[in-house]
Parts: sequence; structure tokens; C-alpha cells
Amino acid sequence: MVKLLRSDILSTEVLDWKGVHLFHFYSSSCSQKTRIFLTEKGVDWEPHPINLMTHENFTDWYLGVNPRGLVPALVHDGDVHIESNDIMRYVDEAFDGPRLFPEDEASLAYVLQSMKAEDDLHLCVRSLTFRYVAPNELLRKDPDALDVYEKAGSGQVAGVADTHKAVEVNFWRKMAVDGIPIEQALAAVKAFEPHFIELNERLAKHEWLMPDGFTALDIAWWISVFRLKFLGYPMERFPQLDAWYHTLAERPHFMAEVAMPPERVEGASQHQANMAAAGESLPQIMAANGF
Ligand SMILES: N[C@@H](CCC(=O)N[C@@H](CS)C(=O)NCC(=O)O)C(=O)O
Repeated sequence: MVKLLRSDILSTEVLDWKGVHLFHFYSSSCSQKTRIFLTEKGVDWEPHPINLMTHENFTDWYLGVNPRGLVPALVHDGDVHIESNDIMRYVDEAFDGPRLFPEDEASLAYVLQSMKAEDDLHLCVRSLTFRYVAPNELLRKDPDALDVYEKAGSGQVAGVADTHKAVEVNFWRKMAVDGIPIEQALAAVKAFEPHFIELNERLAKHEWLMPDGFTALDIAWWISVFRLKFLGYPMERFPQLDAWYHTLAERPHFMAEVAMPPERVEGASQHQANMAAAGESLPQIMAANGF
């Protein structure tokens, strides 16, 4: 689990914060996942919104909290935890409430490896999001903000020089030049394929992804499924997965945490209609490529 060391943190005032604080952004998938988890667990938290659209995460101050410049980050009684899956695991152990990670070793091992697979797909989710949610020129990161991002913060996670930020910087710099090419979108779709096949097979056998009941794994994958559906992904290709998605969507806080302002929903559907008119919507390129 990624708990930062005090030497990783340059914005040291957070070390004095008591209680549970969450740095998050309303439409960030990893933030949505963490917020749903906190509600399922029954943990109250103080919100600290970080606006990714205005590059609030690329400031000296926020990089002084999370050297990776990503949301979410959780502060609990002065300790800073990053990485949404690790935050969920930490909260599950630190607080009372329903257990959302399995206790038996084999099930826990499965959940952790499946969550890692879901986390490893994050740049795929991001590629699809940035191709299908709005025109690319509206989403590109400002080069000056990226310069700050590259230099600010301790550069250390858990006391070790961190290589993760360089991957992020490369993603944004490449996107500023190339946008998200169709090949990148198709590679992302392909990367999801074996996982969706496996999840669909599991859900044909039991109601939740784990045989013994609802876990954090359901929350983690639900967020990706929600996002891909929002972008136009034809989830009916995986009927059990789609049915499970709808069952969880009936829990009010699931939909509440992924809700977007009407103008953003309208903007995304207009953008997708424009892509469709050019024959380049997500379902169209998938169909044309044998998905
Ligand atoms: N593996 C990380 C990924 C976190 C991540 O990439 N968060 C995104 C939002 S979902 C972010 O902060 N992006 C920065 C940006 O868009 O500038 C986690 O699970 O917490």
C-alpha cells in the first residue's frame, strides 16, 4: 500500500490534518471509485476538490502533497495515502464497517491481481475518454503547466525516486502533438477485451465478481464499465457484465458519484454525434475492426 513518507511531502501542513480528507475531482474515475468505496464503507470525509481542467494538480502545492500530481489522495490523521486501490485497501483495514476486501488469502490474492489489472488499464481509459468525451484541443494540457508538473514536488514516493510521473508527462506531451489517434483507441479497446471476457464469465456464475459477495473489486471494475459505456462502448457484447452494471447503477450513490453537469453530458453526446457523422464513433471503429 502506498503511504507516503514525511520526506516525500513538501506541503507539510497536511501532516497536521486530523480526520479523513480526500483530494479528488468530480469526473476523475479513480476519485469516483474512491468516493463510492468510502460511502459503502460508511466513512465520512472532508472534500478537497482539485480541478484537473485548470491544472490545479500541477501546482507546487499539490505536488507537495502527491508527488505524482494525481487524484485521489487521502490524508488520514496526517498520513498521506495515494493510489485509489491502495487507499481503498487502507480504509478497509483502518475503519469499522462492512469488510470490502476478502479475508481469505486466495480470494484476496485474486482481488488484488484483478485490481492491479484494472489500474494498469488506466491510460487506456484515459485515451478513450480523451478521444470520445470532447474535441481534443479542449483537453490538451497547457505546456507551461506541464513544465511545472515535471519539476515540482519531491519526486519521491515512499522514499524512492518515482518513475511514474515521467510516464504521465509523456502521455500529455504526446497527446498535445498527436491527439489520441484511432490506433491508440483501438489498442485500448483490445487491452480491455480479455478482462471483459473474464468478468463476464465470472458474472455468469455468481451475482458479484467474487463468489462470496460484493467487494471493492465490483466498485473498481464498475467505474471502468461506466466510463466506457458513457463513451459509447457497446457493452451488450458482454450481457452478464452489462446486467451487473445496471444492478449496481440502482444503488443511488453509484450514479450520484459519476453524475456530470448537464452541459458536459450534452457536450459529450454532441461530440460523439460528430464523430459518428464522420464514421469514427467508438462503436463504429470497433465494428469496423472486428469487435
Ligand atoms: N493509479 C492511480 C491513477 C490516478 C490517476 O491517473 N488519476 C487521474 C484522474 S482519474 C489524474 O489525476 N489525472 C491527472 C490529470 O488529468 O491531469 C490511482 O488509481 O489513483
